[in-house]
Amino acid sequence: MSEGQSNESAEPKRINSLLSISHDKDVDGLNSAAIVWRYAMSKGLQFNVNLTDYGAFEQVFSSVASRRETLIVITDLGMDETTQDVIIKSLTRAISQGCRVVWLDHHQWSEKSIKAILSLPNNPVLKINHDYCAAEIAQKVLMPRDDISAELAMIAHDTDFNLRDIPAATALTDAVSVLRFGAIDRREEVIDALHPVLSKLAENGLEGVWDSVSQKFKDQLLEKRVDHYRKEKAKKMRKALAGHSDHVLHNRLVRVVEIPSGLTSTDMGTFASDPENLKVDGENLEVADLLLMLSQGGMLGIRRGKETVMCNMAAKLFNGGGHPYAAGGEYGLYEDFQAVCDDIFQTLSNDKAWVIE
Ligand SMILES: [Mn+2]
Repeated sequence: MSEGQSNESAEPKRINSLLSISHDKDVDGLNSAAIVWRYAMSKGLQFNVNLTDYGAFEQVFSSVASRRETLIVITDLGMDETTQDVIIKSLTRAISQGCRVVWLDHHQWSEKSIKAILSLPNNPVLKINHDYCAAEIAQKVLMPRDDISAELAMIAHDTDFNLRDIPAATALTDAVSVLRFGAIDRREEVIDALHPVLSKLAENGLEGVWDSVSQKFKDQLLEKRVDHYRKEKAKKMRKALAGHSDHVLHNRLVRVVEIPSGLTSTDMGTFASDPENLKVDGENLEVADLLLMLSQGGMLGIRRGKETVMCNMAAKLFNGGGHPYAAGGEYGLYEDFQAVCDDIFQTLSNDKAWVIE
């Protein structure tokens, strides 16, 4: 973790409100915001929250510039050199109006970006730690003695590290997707769609939204939507899997599939690694050693079914990177899926660095 001191101090004004900015895409971002909300409640600070995603920073951070005497807590979002100017400009303005900045994250930051935050006036706090998810960092830094925050952090960890040990955590992941995609489809604000769930999580933790006896959401409409979403998702993934292209390279089974719209490579990767799901057209497919998942935008999600390959080394061949067990790269826009597969197989056959001997 890194922390910085400023060289300049604004005149001491009382902080009376807290603005939380977090990632709208997943449970980690949502639970981080819920923990920050609990912190605001514990300190009697008036609370506002905005959830956002990469690409929409300009809009979110321009609203920050109008804040006064506010503690601005940013979670589960990384700053890089493309977003830095917009962010620093808004935060500098806010700080000149008596605000303070606390930034808690677990993504990869450049030295330059870290420096830019730590050079802000009024004692900015920046904690970056790759060993935890953002909600865990928020809990440790802001609410170390709060049981509900600890539970929220544990749930986020289960989803962010893709452990899937906690059914409620998986259900919450699907609920975030349902609400988020629903809002995007209807051109509504994602924050408005997520706000009811977020406020209940902040108020009562998981118990606010989840019935642990029936293992269902308390909100029956949400439960119905999640159930429907899961069924549709499974249907789509089965269909995508049926269109797979397999090839044995360097003695490893390599499989390429397309990711259906509205699904993530994590969804698809988890689905395709379960032998139960691999009964395709009356045939039992083997779990692939290396699975490459092509999204409509030409991005490649890469997972492995066995510890015989390294996803990150395969990703390197497609301008990407990641971990041995999960990685991502980029193929580029395409029209002919089969031609892409042949091209991917060719690239992987020319290089053996991804194979564990
Ligand atoms: Mn995260």
